Amino acid sequence: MPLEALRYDLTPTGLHYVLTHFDIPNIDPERWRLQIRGSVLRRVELSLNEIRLLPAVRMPVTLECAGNGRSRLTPRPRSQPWIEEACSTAVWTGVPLKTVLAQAGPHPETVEVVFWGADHGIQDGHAHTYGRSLDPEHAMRPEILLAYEMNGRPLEPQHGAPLRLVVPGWYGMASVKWLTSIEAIEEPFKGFQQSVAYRYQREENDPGSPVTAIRPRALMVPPGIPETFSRRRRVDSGRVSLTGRAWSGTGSIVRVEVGIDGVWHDADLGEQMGEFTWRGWSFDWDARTGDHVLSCRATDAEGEVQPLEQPWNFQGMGNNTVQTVHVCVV
Ligand SMILES: Nc1nc2c(c(=O)[nH]1)N[C@H]1C(S)=C(S)[C@@H](COP(=O)(O)O)O[C@H]1N2
Ligand SMILES: [Mo]
Repeated sequence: MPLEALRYDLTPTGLHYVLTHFDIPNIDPERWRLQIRGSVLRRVELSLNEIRLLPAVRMPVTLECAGNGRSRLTPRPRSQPWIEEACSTAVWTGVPLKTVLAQAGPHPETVEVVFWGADHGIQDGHAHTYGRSLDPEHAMRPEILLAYEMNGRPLEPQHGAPLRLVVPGWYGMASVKWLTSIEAIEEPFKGFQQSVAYRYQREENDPGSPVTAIRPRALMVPPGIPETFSRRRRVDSGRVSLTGRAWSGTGSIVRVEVGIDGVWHDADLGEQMGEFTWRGWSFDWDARTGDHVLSCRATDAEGEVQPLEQPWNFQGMGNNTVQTVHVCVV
């Protein structure tokens, strides 16, 4: 998502970031079915029409890729070279996952609920279908949706049509697109995207810890005009309204600070659209002629603050180092 699109409360669908590990699968929505299987009392199979007839929920949710910020790490880890643009907010319409799970009735021995996509490919030599799991308690939380609409329209192919999972507050990898089946299992899930990918590892052989909730982050709409190649900004001197968004999956945003050449000032916080969405912020800056470095930093209700230094990790996950924007005031 180009960062100037931070100006929209809801990201227009065509500007919403996209991440796909493999190809966008070819699915005929008429023939498509969602299966709920495994360690359940009743095997359930639902068509899209049957899912659409269930009581629906509409919820704005900010999604962020766990790899957002990866390009800022040195040495740069392999994988999608996001700078800071892998975040967006959409209104999702769908059925709470718990409604559908209750129809199947997972056995009490269930230790994980696995979500399978229709996409298949090879990552690090392993051919596999994209799959991710949640523990059963998390899966029953009311905010977790099986979404068939995004911003009031049927899901676009790149965003998971005809049905996707939305796990608010967690990095995007949990929100499985092109859902085909939900499987209750009685053993820990060993799928590649769960046990190998999406881990915070100090180095390649470190088993690491799983990537889960979104770390706090604030971003600003880059002020002024850009220079094509360096992306440095040119700003006219005088009062400049700096604006942006801040979000966190570990607690609501309670503070945003703006750094002007390393000196921090509190920004004004805007309305929060929902429990799982970004919050606007603004700060009036008296821009004086010369070169300046602007930054912004979020703090959430759990006291989590964005770091100033890179927390390097092997896969380049969860890098929420503060954003810096270089400007020349003229
Ligand atoms: N089936 C499937 N689901 C997936 C992925 C994928 O490759 N396959 N990518 C995940 C990742 S890493 C992210 S960040 C989000 C991105 O969702 P979006 O493309 O709708 O923004 O989808 C997640 N769901
Ligand atoms: Mo991602």
